[in-house]
Order: sequence, then structure tokens, then C-alpha cells
Amino acid sequence: MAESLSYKILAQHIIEGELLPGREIGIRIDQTITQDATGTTALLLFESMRIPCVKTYLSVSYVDHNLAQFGPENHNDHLYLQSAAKKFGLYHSRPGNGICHQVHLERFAKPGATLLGSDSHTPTAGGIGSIAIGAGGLDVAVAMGGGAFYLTTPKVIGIRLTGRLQNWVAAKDVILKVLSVLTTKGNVSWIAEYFGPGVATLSVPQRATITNMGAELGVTTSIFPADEVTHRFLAAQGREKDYIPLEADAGVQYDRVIDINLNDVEPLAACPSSPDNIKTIAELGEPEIHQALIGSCTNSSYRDLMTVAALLKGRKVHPRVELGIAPGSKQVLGLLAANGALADMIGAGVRLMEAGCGPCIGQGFSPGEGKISVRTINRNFKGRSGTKDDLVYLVSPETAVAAALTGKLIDPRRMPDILGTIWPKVDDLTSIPIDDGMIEPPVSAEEAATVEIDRSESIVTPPSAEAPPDTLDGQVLIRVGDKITTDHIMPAGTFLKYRSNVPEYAKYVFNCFNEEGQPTFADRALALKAQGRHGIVVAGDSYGQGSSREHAALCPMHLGVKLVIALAIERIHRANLVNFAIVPAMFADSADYGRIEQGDDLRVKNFHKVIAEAEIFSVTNMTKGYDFNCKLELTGRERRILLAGGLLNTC
Ligand code: MIC
Ligand code: SF4
Repeated sequence: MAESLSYKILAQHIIEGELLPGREIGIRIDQTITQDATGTTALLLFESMRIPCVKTYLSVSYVDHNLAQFGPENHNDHLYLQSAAKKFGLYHSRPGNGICHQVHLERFAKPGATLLGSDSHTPTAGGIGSIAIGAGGLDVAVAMGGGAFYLTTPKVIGIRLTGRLQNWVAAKDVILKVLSVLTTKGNVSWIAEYFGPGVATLSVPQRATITNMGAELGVTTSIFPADEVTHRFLAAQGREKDYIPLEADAGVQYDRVIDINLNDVEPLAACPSSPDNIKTIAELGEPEIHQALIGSCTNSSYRDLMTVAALLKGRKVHPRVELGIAPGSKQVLGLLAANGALADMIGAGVRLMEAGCGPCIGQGFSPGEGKISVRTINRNFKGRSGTKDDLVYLVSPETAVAAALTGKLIDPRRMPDILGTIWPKVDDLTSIPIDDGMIEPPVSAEEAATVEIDRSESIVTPPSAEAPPDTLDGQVLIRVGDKITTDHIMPAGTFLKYRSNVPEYAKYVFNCFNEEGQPTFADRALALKAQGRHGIVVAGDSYGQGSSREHAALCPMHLGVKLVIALAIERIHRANLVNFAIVPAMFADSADYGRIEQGDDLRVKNFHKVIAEAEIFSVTNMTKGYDFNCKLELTGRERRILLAGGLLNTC
């Protein structure tokens, strides 16, 4: 039978189960990524498994998120990660070397490999033909120890690309177009596989922009074939030996097909405050902007930034606008410095930022209130920029630079008329001077044995989970709406410094919903815990969208939360809940969501039996005096993990 590319790679890596949509499979993981915001916890959990050395072909620990270093905590984490990498056989990419996904694409990602990363944008490597999946840190730790990664066998959406992008239209516009069709909801357990004649017109970094933002669709991953374009990209990186041609079999029947003619794609924007709130730029009426940010793992490749530099050359950023640029990697920054493009940016008045995540995750460069910020990043969830009621538009580098030069969010195709500029065609480099000096390779086993792990006091061992009680005597600590992201559950930005200290970080669970002068979510949860009772979270559709951060499960767990009841829960967050023994349930009848209020006491009897075998179970609302049904869609493995009190207890 003709097979999709995704199924071919999955079939080569399957260890348990059968490749049948909806069934759980376990796959072997070739490579892993951790980064400093999730990596400290992941490596602490790996340490607790007492495995002397990683068992993957390659595991890389990146430092790219917490570069602001307000106070000692981030630096303490970085030193821990550097020493743990030496001890356990990981590569260590030092701060300043760049964003994990960009560096991984350049230096390590391979067609046909499986990659698991404790970051939701790990599917960036799908641009080179890897099956690259984002997961919680504990799942990545298990994979580092040689354990399988379990997932529901996805269905495959084939996205057929034809034609060629017009000048001024970018790969970012393609993925925004896909988001306008598929939205950020309802795509759990699908893979987006790109195919068709339009594929060959896109470079690897362009493909990676598209697969990167597949994370916003909520799909398991996105993938492109590996072809001559991939071959040239790898050759330029001095990695020709990593190339293998890969594509779907002719005549493959995808579970669904979407057609995109690249000729017809227009410059688009994801408007405040969701990546699927898509409009054409032309529709927006050219609003004034005050800020532009070019960077992030979505759009900070050499090609992106050379395009931007060429447009800035000899011009000045509009006086009302601050333009920040954060290159994706040291390699990109070095190339821009060597060919003079950096001088063109600086001459135009750019605020140059470190090669790292920086403002993408709310670390500085927060926009003023009511001021429009256009950004080439991938998420515009309300408040993620660090400003409560922010107005962030997600756009391509071409659109961002046009806005920065004119002060207005204009269709970049108007640039020739307004500024007399021609479209700069940037060719990919065929050879790149390679300097991996900021990547520390693993040391020998003898040297590793002598390494002392650098563990400061700010690094606190993560608390362990407990098995659920047999009668759940709980209270609804909060009832939230649809599309609640992990940024709502656990804020990032300036709170990132508490990532290695769960008791401290847990004080800020659902921080954006806390009201001044009122007990916080943490206060309410701890008061309940002190009575020997448990917290319950009630949520709407698509709960836990966005990042892979397992702290969105780990911190509520620490506060005594044992049950989440939602209309739907997103893949990575759902897995993290199970890993930390919080039961992820769904309303059997969506009308029951509207009947529950914060503060209601809920009771579930025979909870152990329910977790062990029930598909439907009854919950009593003690406060309002009625019963309602919930669904449990769990595999046998997940049921065992929950009953054992979390994944670590089963390792
Ligand atoms: C993000 O973009 O939200 C992050 C920060 O990269 C997260 C990881 C984290 O919270 O540390 C992600 O995307 O998984
Ligand atoms: Fe970093 Fe932003 Fe990419 Fe997350 S989305 S990895 S914060 S650049």
C-alpha cells in the first residue's frame, strides 16, 4: 500500500503497537532537544532515573530562553545544565549560540530521524524531513534514557503545494494561510505532511518556518520531503552525509487533503490575540504601529534576515517605531557580520538583540499599552509580550520591515510604490564557514565519571506526584473559558527564573486570573490541601494550547490539583497531566460545563476503579446537588501511570 512519508518514518521507529490511527504506539527516539527553561527540570528528572548516560544517538541541551539573567537563578541553571550535559553525555549549546530549533536545523537535524524536544516548536526540524515532536520534559528524559515515546497514531493531512510564492509573499504567509483553514483547535492527533510541486520552490528555512508554526495548529508534527533542496542545505552546512532522499509513495491516500496554490497566497497577519485570527494585511486599513520585532525560531534564518537587511540598507526606521532584531543563531549573526548586512541594520537604527528567544517569551521589549507591535514570532496570546492588553500582530519578515520603515502595517507589495524598493531576492548559501566552538561535545565516560554536577540552592528537586485518592473530595478552584494556553496557566517572562523551583513558581499558577486583594489560585489551592482535599480545574475547549512546559501540570500538582475537566485538552498538556498524576477528563455533555462554578464541591467515588477502567464516570456536584457524567479517553498505559502516582513511579 502506498504510504505517507510520516508513516514510513514512524514504521521504521515503532517499538510497540500498530500504526493504526487512534491506537497508541511507542517509537524509538534518535535525537532529543532540551532548552534551559524546560531542561533543568528534565535533567533533574533524568538524574532521578539513575541512568549513567543518555542512550539516544544524540541529545543536545540548549541554552537560549533565559538569557536575561535577572538575579542569579538563570545563570545557576546554565551552570547546572553545562555540568549535567558533561556528566550524562549530552552536547551543550552555550548561551549566545542561538535558538535551539534554528541551531538544531543547521547543525544536527536529519531527514528520516525521530526527534523529541521539550519545546513545542521542535517540529521546526520537520522542514528537513525529521519526525520532530514536542513533549513535556519528563517524556524527553525517558527518551534520553532509551525509553519509548508514546503517542496516538496520527491521521495525516496532506497539504498539496502548487505554484510559487509571489515577490514580497513569504513562507510565514503560507502557514498563516494554513492556520486560517485549520485554526488552532481540533487538530490533535494529526500530522501535516506537505507535498506537491510547490515544495521544490521553498528553501529548507522556509519549510522550517511552516513546520515550526504547525505547533500553533496543535498537530502532532509537520513534515516536508527531503529532496535536492534539502541536499544543498545540508551540503552548505558541511553535512552532506546526513542527506537521504525521502518522500511519500506515489498514489498515497491522505486522510484529508488541503490544496494551496502558492501563487495565490497573500501577505497575512494573525491579529490579536490568537495565531488563527487571520486577516489579509490589505484588510487591516494600514494602522499605525509603534514596535516591530524580527526574530524567534519561526523567522530568524540567514535568508529572513538578509531579506530584512537588504530592505533596511540606506534607509532609516520610521521615527515612531522601535525595530528589534534577534538573529536565530550565532551562525546567522556571524554571516550577517561578515558580509556587511549587520552594518546595514545598525545604520537603519535597529535595536540589535542577542541570538536567543528574548522578547518572544516576554523577556523585555514589551510594547506600550494600546500600541501595535508587529512581530515575526509564532504566538500572540494576550499578555505573552509582557504587556497585559497587548496588540501583537504576527507577520512575515517582509511585512515587519515594511511596517518598521513606513510606521504602518502595510501590504509589503506596496513597498515599490511607497519607498521605490525592489524585492530583494536572497539566494541560499552553497557553503558556510562552520564554527561549532559554542557547542560542547560529550566527554569520555572516564571524564564524565569525574564531573561534579553544579547544583546551586536555587535549583530545587521537583516534588513527586502522589496517587489519586479513592474518593476524590474536591473543589473547583477555577473555571476558565476556551483556548486557555499554558502561558495562562504558568506565566513565562520574568517568572521564568523560577522554573527550577516548583514551590516558588507554583505561587503564580493562573496568575493572569488573580485579582488584587483577593486570594490567589495558589492561596485557594493550598487552603484546600491543608484540609486534606484536592483541587479541580474546569476548562472549555482546547485547554492547554501552546507550549510544552510541564510546569503547567507540575505546579498545579504541587498545589494539590488532581482532576481537570474540560471540553477538550491539547495533546502535550494532556500527556503532562497524566505524567504528573492529574486525571484529564472531559464533559460527556458539553452543557454541563456551563452549570459548574468556581467554589463548587465535587465528589467522585471509587476513583481508583474509575481510573483503572471507566470510559464514563459520574461526578456529584455536592454544592448544587446534581450528578453529571465525564469521559475518560485513556490508554491502559496511561491508566497505570495515573494509578501509580505519575510516570516516574513506573520507570
Ligand atoms: C514557548 O515558546 O512558549 C516556549 C517558551 O518555548 C515553550 C517552552 C517553555 O515554556 O519553556 C514551548 O514552546 O514549549
Ligand atoms: Fe524560543 Fe519563542 Fe521559539 Fe519558544 S517560540 S522556542 S520562546 S523563539
